[in-house]
Amino acid sequence: MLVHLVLLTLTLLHPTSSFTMLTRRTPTDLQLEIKDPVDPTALSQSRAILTELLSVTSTSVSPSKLFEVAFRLNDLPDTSSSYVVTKEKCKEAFDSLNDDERGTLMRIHDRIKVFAEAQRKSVVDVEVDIPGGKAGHTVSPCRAAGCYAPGGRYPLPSSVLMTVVTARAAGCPYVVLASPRPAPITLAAAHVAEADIVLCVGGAQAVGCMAYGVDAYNGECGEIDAIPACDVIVGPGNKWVTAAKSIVNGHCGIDMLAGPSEVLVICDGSADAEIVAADLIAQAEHDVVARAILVSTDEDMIAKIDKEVKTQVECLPEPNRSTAMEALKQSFAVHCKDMEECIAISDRLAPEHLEIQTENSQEVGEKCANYGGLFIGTNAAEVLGDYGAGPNHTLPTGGTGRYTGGLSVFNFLRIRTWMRIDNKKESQEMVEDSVRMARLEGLEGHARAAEARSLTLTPAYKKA
Ligand code: HSO
Ligand code: ZN
Repeated sequence: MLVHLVLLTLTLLHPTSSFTMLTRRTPTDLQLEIKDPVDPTALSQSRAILTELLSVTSTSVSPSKLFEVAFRLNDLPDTSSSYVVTKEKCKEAFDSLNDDERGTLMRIHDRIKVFAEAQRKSVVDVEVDIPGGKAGHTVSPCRAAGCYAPGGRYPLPSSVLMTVVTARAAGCPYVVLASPRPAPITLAAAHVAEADIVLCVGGAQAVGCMAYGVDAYNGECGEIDAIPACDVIVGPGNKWVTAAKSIVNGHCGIDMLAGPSEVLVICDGSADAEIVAADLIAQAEHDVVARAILVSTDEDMIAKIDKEVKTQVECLPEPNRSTAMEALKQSFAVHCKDMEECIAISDRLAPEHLEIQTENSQEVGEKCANYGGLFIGTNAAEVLGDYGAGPNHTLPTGGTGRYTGGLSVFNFLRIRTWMRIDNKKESQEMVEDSVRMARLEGLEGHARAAEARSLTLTPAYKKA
């Protein structure tokens, strides 16, 4: 009660704080920001859906079950009666675009591809000498990749390009895209990125189809081509997609457990308030649960940015405005005593996108340890990253940047090792070490298998 009274008095004494868009937080009340990336309710709902999808064959999804589940969840294909769209239909969607739209998709595709191919080239096969022989690793793509592109509030063709182009650059021979009710621009992006097939379902059911594969079907519910089980499933999605990915992880690989999108901007008094505000709003319009965080050494700059956010969000068209307004409620600003404190907060939150809009932005950026993607300086807008400056926009959220980076060709690649002994004589010290180590471990069978390669020792099984 007393606290409320004090707060009310403070608000009355400082009328400007009554139109604060971003809640003010202090560096010390940010301890509990990191949440579990998987929502417990969504987890049990997704588990039930996956179990139901597998209830007919237990190894792959039966299309009749898929129709039943998707129908019940109101997850229906939009224009056609089929749950799959072929390559040919994706090409038709591309051809129906105007020149400008086609050019935009293709240029963005090319920039993502250049970056992804450079990443692919950065990891090479290795061959080293070992006693009496050679050992090495080969880098090879997984066979089937499953890419998810959300269909929620906005169609996200850029996410189609980010995921599918990367799988292709890694060398995956088969790429399926899943997206609920794909818009023509989404299908056109699938064509540009060279997806093999588009599965028009969303949520946990989409993840289930990609993880377990779908049987071919031709019957009263339409026609559906067989979809093989994918080795890796990637891409952003809602909480049911994330929960389902956490369940199938292990059965197949996944890129990450992504939560709501977020940006953190570190700025000082040198920043351009208009630009920072525009970037915060760009983030906020994504989703009601998106977060825009401002961390600054300059109190006046925070006030200026806050005012700009208010002006700019007011003139955003609907429904983006309402979405952004809602997201701004859980967004906040923190005033720090110095740049070191700004960096410490950012490192604790490990934001998906980290923008540095300060003097010496390169230097400040280099001191930051945890983030999904780093955007250095005023010109390096997060939205340029969203739309294919090069690096992938599928990035770790909710603090998971502490242990993982964003989507890249590496999510689709396997490092497989091999070894060979050509000169038995030169391998003898290694053979004897193996015999001794096996006995130290109490593994007599191992010791004997090593002895069988010895030029001097007689395997114990021969002595018995
Ligand atoms: N900012 C989103 C990606 C995106 N933005 C797609 C626009 N379209 C997550 O990084
Ligand atoms: Zn975005």
